[in-house]
Amino acid sequence: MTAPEFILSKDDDDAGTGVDTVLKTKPKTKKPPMYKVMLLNDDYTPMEFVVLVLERFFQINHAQSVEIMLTVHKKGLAVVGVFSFEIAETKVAQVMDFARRNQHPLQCTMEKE
Ligand code: TYC
Repeated sequence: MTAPEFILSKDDDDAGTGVDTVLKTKPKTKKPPMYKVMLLNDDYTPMEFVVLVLERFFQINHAQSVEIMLTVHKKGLAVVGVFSFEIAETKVAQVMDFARRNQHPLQCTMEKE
């Protein structure tokens, strides 16, 4: 969390005691939420297809793509990137469309961080 800002208020309500009030204020800006994009394991999608997806849609190099694919294969899922809502939504749609067009059951989902 962002450190709170403090305002030392030389207010008028100290009734002559000289005691000022420290007010906590909310930060004025919020960071936009980020979204994890995940690949899910299944029993049918070829390993090479998953590697291609990681290279093509996530710009991940071949060695790392193989590593991530194997993580999904062994653990059931893995986060493949963290993006703004719009970018995450586009990645999920691109992967799902590419899998469907190639008749693979590969699933790609997103989740708020
Ligand atoms: N489990 C698949 C196989 O054995 C490979 C695979 C890996 C599928 C990752 C999906 O997201 C996935 N062919």
